[in-house]
Amino acid sequence: MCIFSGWCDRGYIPSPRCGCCETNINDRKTNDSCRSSPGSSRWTWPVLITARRNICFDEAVESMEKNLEDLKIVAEQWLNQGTELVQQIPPNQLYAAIGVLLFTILFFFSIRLFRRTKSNTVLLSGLSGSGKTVLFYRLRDGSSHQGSVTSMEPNEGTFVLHTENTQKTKPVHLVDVPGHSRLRSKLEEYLPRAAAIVFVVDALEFLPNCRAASEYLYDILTNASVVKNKIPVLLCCNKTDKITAHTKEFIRKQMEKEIEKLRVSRSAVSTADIANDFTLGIEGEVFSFTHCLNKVTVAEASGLTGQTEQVQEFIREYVKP
Ligand SMILES: Nc1nc2c(ncn2[C@@H]2O[C@H](COP(=O)(O)OP(=O)(O)O)[C@@H](O)[C@H]2O)c(=O)[nH]1
Ligand SMILES: [Mg+2]
Repeated sequence: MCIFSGWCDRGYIPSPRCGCCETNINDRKTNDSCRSSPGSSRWTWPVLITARRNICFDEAVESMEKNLEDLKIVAEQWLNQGTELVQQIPPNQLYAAIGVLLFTILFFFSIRLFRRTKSNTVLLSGLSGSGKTVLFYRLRDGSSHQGSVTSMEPNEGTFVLHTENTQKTKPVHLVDVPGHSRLRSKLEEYLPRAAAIVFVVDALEFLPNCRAASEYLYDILTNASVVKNKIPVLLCCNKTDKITAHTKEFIRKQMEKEIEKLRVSRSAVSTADIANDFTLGIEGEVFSFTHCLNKVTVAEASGLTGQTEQVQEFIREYVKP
């Protein structure tokens, strides 16, 4: 160990020191007690220290070279032992072992190559006027942007939810899909790459819209991509800031009843006429969202007042870094 490490840490080239207070010329400004000016006879070059420091450096180089030599000897010993061991193994076994090793490497390599990167697309769907656009802006930047006119094109953006830390979380690709019946085909374009769906329902004007909303949700729940990829759906009962809004339990039950009716009426029609990809629920049982292959959960929110915690929680569950 170097006994002069205190000096060595300061750098290899020495600086003049004050003869009276031992202050380094570079620290002179911080030491008020040293009034002597550099260049006067009081400032000396620490010759002795330089000499000692050279000795210390040489010692370190010498010990490093010795360690390297030792390491080389150990490595050579291991190599020899390894070669002897391989020579003892019968060639058949050796080839089999090499084959297994190569196969394992190839297997893991191909898994890495073909593994699909997880989608971060979350769809905001639901009838026109349910509050999707207000919710979109609320989640994006916390503003209460008013969605006054019916959007004709999907409103989309990739961002970190405004309440979250930018560095720690994965950005979400949020798509506000227009709810108008003539624009529904837009949703189908997005469904195959969706990680999750937020189905927004107007909890205030729920009853007049219950059938239309249930039909729309039925189409989503029987869509091939949704069933095959088991895309989770959040039934988001929006506008709960108003006291006349219906509760999420009421909305869930009413929609289950409406979907049950649809299930019966649609299965009575020839399957060739109506192109729903999959049948819903369990045969012989009254429909419940728990029968769906994908997870369907219910939440309350208000895009207008910013009560969106349950929606954010849902998004984060399915869009992970
Ligand atoms: N009370 C209340 N009204 C809302 C809420 N969210 C949206 N609205 C209103 O509902 C109407 C439709 O909203 P919008 O976001 O355009 O619906 P979209 O057609 O689904 O995109 C607008 O007049 C909004 O002000 C909410 O949380 N509470
Ligand atoms: Mg809109």
